[in-house]
Amino acid sequence: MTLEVGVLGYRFMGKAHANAMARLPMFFPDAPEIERSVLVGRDEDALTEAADRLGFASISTDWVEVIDDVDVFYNLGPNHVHREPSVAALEAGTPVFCEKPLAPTLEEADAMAEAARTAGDDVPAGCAFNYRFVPAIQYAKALLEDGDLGEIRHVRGRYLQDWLVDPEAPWSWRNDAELAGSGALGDLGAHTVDLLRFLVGSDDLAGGIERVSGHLKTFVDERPVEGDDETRPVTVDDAYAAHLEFENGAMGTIEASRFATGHKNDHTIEIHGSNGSLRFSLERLNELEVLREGDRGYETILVTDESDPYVDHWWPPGHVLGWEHTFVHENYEFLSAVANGHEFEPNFDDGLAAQQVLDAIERSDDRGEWVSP
Ligand code: SOE
Repeated sequence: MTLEVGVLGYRFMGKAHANAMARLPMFFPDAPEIERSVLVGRDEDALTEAADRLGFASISTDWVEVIDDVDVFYNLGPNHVHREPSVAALEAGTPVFCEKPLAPTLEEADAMAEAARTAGDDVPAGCAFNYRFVPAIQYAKALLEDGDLGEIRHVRGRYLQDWLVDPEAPWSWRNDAELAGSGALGDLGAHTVDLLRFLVGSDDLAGGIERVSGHLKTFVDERPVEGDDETRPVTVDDAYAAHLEFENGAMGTIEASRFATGHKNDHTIEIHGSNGSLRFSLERLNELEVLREGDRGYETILVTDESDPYVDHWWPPGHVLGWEHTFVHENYEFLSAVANGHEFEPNFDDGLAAQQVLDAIERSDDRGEWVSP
C-alpha cells in the first residue's frame, strides 16, 4: 500500500522533509512506499511553484480538507500552527509528524500530547527532533547505555547561531512571542534539551531534570519589516542560558544564542562521567570525541563505518554524511512506524517533556529563582 503524505509548510522544513522523502526509495529500499500527495499552505501561487519543485502531486489551501484524506500528515508550519491541525489530524486517526518545538506554549504542547495519547500507539505522533538521527549521536547513546562513561556528572550543551547580530536583520515570525512562543530558547534550546534527555535523561516527562535556573536576554527590541518602512517589536529572547539539576545527580549547563558572532549552526554537546568523557559538534557531525579512563586526551572516532547507524544505506565507509541525512533517517523511522503501526520516538510526549523544561527556564527567569519543570 502506498502511503499518501500531506505536508503543511513548504519553506525551509518543507524542503528538508521533501528531500528526505525523495531519497527514501533510492537509499532505504525497505522504507514504505509513499506519495508526496498534497502540499498545504495559504498562498496558491507560491504553493503551486513549491509543489512543482518539491515533487508534490497537488496543492490545497485548506488543511481541514487534507487531514482526513491523507494517510500521514506533516505539520511543518510556524510554531503557532502546530496545535490545531495536528490535534484535528490525530482525532481523525491520521498519524502526524510535527516540527519542533512541539508548540509555542506548555499548555498547547500538553493538549497535543493528550491528543496523541488518545489516538493510541498505532497512530504515531512524532516530534521532529532530527539530531537524534545523527549516526555519531546514536553511537554516543550506545556508549552511554553500556555505561562506558560511568556515573554521569556533567552535561553541557550550547547551540550558537549569529543570524540576528545585525540590528537591521529583518523581523520574522521567529521574533514574535505569539507566533513562536520563545526565541533561541524554543528554536534551539528544544534541540539541546531533547538531545540531553535522549543521551542521559530518563524517560520521565522533563527527562529526569529536577530543577532549573534560567536567564533570557533580548539584545535588539525591534526590527525592520522587510520591504516596508515599519518596524515591529521583538517579543522573544535572542539568547538564553540555564543550569539544570538532574535527579541522577548530574549537573547541566545549556545555552543558545542568535547573537554568537561567527557561529552559524554550532551545536555542541559534552558529557563527563566518572570513567570518561565525550564531545560532539554538529559542525563535525561525522565525528565523536571520546576520552576513556586513563587516556590523556580525546580520541576522535569517525562514525562513518558500515556498522555505524544508518551508514550502510549510503556510501562506502568514510564517505561522510551531512545535515540533510538526519531528515532522511527520521523520515525512514517515522514512516516505517506508520506503515507497521509501531510506536515512534521522539513522540509528542518527548516534545512535551522538552517544553516542560523550556517553560521552567522561562519561569525561572521571570521569578529570579530555581524552579521545577
Ligand atoms: C533556525 O534557527 C534553525 O533552522 C532551527 O529552526 C532548526 O531547528 C535548527 O536545526 C537549525 O536552525
